[in-house]
Amino acid sequence: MLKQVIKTVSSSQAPKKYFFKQFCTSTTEKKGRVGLVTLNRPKSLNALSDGLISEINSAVKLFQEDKDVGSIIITGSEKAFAAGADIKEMEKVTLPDAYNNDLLAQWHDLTKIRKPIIAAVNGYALGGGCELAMMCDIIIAGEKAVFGQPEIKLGTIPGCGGTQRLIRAIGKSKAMELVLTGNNLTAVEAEKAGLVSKVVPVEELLTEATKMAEKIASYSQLTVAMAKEAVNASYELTLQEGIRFERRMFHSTFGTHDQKEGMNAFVEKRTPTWHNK
Ligand code: DAK
Repeated sequence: MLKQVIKTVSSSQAPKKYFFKQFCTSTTEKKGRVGLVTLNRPKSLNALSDGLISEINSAVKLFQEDKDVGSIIITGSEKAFAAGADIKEMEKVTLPDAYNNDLLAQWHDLTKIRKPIIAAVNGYALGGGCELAMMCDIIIAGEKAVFGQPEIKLGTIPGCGGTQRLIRAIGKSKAMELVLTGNNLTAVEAEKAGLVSKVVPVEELLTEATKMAEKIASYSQLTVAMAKEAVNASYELTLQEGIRFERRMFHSTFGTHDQKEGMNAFVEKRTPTWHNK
């Protein structure tokens, strides 16, 4: 469905400012160099159904392929970023169903996107909603945002990184508290704990997220992708391996046009022009 809409708009000769209105449960648009995905299942507080996850994946994959897009924002509504995976969809799933169909496996596709993704979170980011935000590269929160992993209250546990990414973001004790009690963190607590990069007034969330996304998109996309890959490597490598990987990536930047341009522009006191190569 997404691809059909693109074709329609492209054939009207407006490929640069296309607007993909409404799929079933989300909207996708491009604002300059920023791709914006807005979750839109208001009646269920943006509960992450299989369909919604598919739509998010399709949108970010398109933005990944679009060379005019330099960064991506995923956001929800004022009330909810996402209140978790869709409990009504999962309620009756049996173990053989879950295992045979590798239930919810497609969620991890988001982590394969090489362009930076900002989660702009207002309202509830619970369970899978919190995990979705954590799969993004930066989380910006509106003042009333609420983060938590309440799966324990449903007789299950986090299944998409809540027990792994949360501990890296906020440390063992706080992560354990959230996972074992189902308690939530307010936006301010989440910022203090390091889960969130900044907290802004509710109504300014998208503006602030867009400013940050535009700034990222204004740099060399090649270098931005290398920086993202190097930071993410720290999730998987030992410190020694990570430092070595970082150094090799750093060396690699010297093989790029944009490193020459960036340093030359500094010396010549001018603004660099990036070529993404
Ligand atoms: N799923 C389905 N519907 C939901 C929902 C959810 N997660 N959250 C809310 N809703 C629905 C409610 O059922 C209600 O629908 P109606 O009754 O009107 O039909 C509507 O949204 C409004 O909700 P409330 O009436 O409850 O609104 P309140 O303001 O009173 O409360 C709330 C807001 C967010 C505190 C409350 O709705 C709530 O506690 N929601 C459930 C939060 C939760 O437990 N989330 C965790 C779900 S489990 C995996 C990937 C992901 C996951 C696991 C594995 N893999 C890749 C393997 C993730 C699991 C989860 O997220």
